[in-house]
Amino acid sequence: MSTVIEDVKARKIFNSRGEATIEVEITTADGFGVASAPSGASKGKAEAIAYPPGGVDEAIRKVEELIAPELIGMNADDQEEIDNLLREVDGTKNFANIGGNTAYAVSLAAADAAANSYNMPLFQYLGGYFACQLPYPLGNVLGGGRHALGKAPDIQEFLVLPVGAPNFMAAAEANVRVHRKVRDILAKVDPYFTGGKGDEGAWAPTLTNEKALEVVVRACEEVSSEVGFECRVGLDVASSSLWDPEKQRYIYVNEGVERDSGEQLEYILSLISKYRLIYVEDPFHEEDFESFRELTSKVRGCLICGDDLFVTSEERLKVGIEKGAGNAIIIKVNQVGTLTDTWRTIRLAKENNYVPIVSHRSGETTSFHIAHIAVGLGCPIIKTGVVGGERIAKINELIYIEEILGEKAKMARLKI
Ligand code: 2PG
Ligand code: MG
Repeated sequence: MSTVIEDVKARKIFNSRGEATIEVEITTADGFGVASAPSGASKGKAEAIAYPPGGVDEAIRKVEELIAPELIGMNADDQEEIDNLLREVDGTKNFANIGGNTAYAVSLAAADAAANSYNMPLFQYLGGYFACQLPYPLGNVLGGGRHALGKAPDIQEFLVLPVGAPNFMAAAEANVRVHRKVRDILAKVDPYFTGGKGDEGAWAPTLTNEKALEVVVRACEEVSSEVGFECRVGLDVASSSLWDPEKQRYIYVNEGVERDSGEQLEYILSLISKYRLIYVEDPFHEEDFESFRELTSKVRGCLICGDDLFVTSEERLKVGIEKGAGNAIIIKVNQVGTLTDTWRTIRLAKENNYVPIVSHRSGETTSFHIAHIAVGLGCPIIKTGVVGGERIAKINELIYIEEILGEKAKMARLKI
């Protein structure tokens, strides 16, 4: 079984928002791999730059002219060497020259090709024989912010986490039920509701944040009693999108409210206790490690997760660990570019009791690699939406993984 790379191709395809993105194909002597990059709408400032100045076309040219000739002849299972090569060819810290999305597609296509050359599913290639824990799906059922238009809530995502699910199939089914129930309740409480959805398939009603929270909590409670296990509610506030650095305030446009940092902290604390939230992502803007620390020290039984705060960077996570900011981290491979960097950040998170949560982006392709990354690299939660072909692609892949693991399959251990 040889993983020697014989051919590399790059092409332009489209993501779920209809934006151009890059897909890379790698052929080895004994296998084949393919990966395509997602893209964000609410991006962190410290993320890798998605594309070089000339966009996807320039990225493709760079793969063909600079990266492919170097890759050919290398082994696809030399992941670290391939990722180092990507860093060398780029020469910047944030992939400004070749693009973080280009690095993502090459890095993952190499892993995919290596797994295929060994005739193994990707998660097993990444994690070994004992990688058999399924993640809990954290699903977006209602949303607004940068993922919707009009008078949708200012908070970006209202999420469900089926914490009591006995297996992945039951968890996925519970999320679908909550999503459907939210629609039924919205049809009654929002006179303007058209069934419209945001970028991730979450309903986008004309409601205030708290009204929306009430709907999702009610739907979760009803579904919990129907399925016989607990489903809890979480939020991605995506606060960097609300933060006005000049005014030093969070601007809730649709609600007509402004909050300074102290008021934001009080507001988040009140939502956590009133709605028994189990998960809050980016409650403060991306530079406010201090408020993250304060909130983390004040709550129990709730994950305080950094997305724009950490941008999957080992360096930024180190700062968070030193300060005690947060207890969970969003893992988006294209924020940092390569699989090796991602693995390092996940390892650091686990060593320091931060829950690593593998995540989709709002603009996704039908590529299902993050399902394998969650199982292979042992992440107990995957945030990947509930409906929509590009979201369901990941969910269905996990259903398949659960099936092929058979008796060995187990839900991950959630320490919250
Ligand atoms: C987020 C993501 C995904 P985006 O903020 O967590 O839900 O959104 O991809 O737009 O950054
Ligand atoms: Mg986020």
